[in-house]
Amino acid sequence: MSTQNPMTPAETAENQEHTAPRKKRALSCIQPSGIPTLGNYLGAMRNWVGMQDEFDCAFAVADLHAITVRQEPAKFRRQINEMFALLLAIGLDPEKSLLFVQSHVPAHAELAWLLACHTQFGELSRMTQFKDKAAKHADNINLGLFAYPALMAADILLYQPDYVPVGADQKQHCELTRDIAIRFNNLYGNVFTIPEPYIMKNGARIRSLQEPTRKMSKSDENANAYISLKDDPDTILRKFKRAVTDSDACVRYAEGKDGVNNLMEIYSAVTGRTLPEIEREFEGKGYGDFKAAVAEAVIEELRPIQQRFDEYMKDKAQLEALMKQGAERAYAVARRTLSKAMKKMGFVLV
Ligand code: ATP
Ligand code: LTN
Repeated sequence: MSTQNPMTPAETAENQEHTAPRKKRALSCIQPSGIPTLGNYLGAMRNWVGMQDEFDCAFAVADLHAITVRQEPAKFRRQINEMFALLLAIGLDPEKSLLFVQSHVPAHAELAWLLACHTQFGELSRMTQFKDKAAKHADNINLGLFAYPALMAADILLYQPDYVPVGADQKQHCELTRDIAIRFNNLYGNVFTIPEPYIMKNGARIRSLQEPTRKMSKSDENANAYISLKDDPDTILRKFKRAVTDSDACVRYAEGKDGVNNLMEIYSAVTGRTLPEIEREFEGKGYGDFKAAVAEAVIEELRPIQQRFDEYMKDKAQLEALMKQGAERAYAVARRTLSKAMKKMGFVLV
């Protein structure tokens, strides 16, 4: 992470009007396309919790992004509520951070259109997530799926964050966001802060338990490929026991041992132990013992989150009130940026 001051001159001036220098800002979102996996949690969500004191944070449920693949309405509604409850359950605090649902703030869809008109066909065609998802949903390669990065750029740029804490798979989208923001600022004057991706080393790319060359994904058709944050202890143990490894029968981190490497990375991310420490811990032991230890560590990590999640889901009125409060706060920030962008472009504001 760079230690340079990434503020634009305009922001520095704005900042000097206040006495204390402002905290750096961070924003991230997660799609309610299913229950998050251990990959989402270790790669992104867990890091958000720790960032809340150091940064001014905003986190959103990206429901508009989720409809780039077909969603069944009743299930989709439940998933949006569950994702919001999970954000609270992992320890995001609505008193410290801005928590909201993307579709509650219409400025996201509005700015996305303006940015789409500054994003090139060639740029979007190069996005690996688009290529992956187009291959997976060959019967529904819709305009929204293609334009997805323009909406993501809008999510980010509306809140002028310095950092975007995501897993490694989102680096390409973050870089495109920077390119779009720089292009826009060059054309119309400084409107957007240029954000940087903020990728933690530990857990940045957790892989599928069944096909360890691919990332663990909550939309995987094979439920054995991922650990869901709602999986009960027996399910977690069973999935780890079935995880693909190799015939080497030795717990060590090495090229070609994708399955074992992945389990070691998960164990390391959860326990804080280094890879050499893990190799020593399991010296002379087989994969059975190792898998059971990984499962046990994950079960204990998820237990308190699952308890809090159940409590939040029981209190729908509280969930709704928190969503409403988040939407109002987010709208106030987003509206300012959208108006500024439109004004600079020459739109007539009334
Ligand atoms: P889907 O599988 O439905 O496309 P996803 O899980 O890939 O979704 P999001 O829900 O949008 O994608 O991801 C939320 C966050 O989790 C992002 O910051 C992303 O980088 C991170 N993330 C997703 N998968 C992994 C993974 N396997 N390892 C580490 N981080 C991940
Ligand atoms: N594209 C992301 C989800 C996402 C996001 C964002 C992440 C939508 N808008 C803004 C960071 C900032 C994904 O698929 N993981």
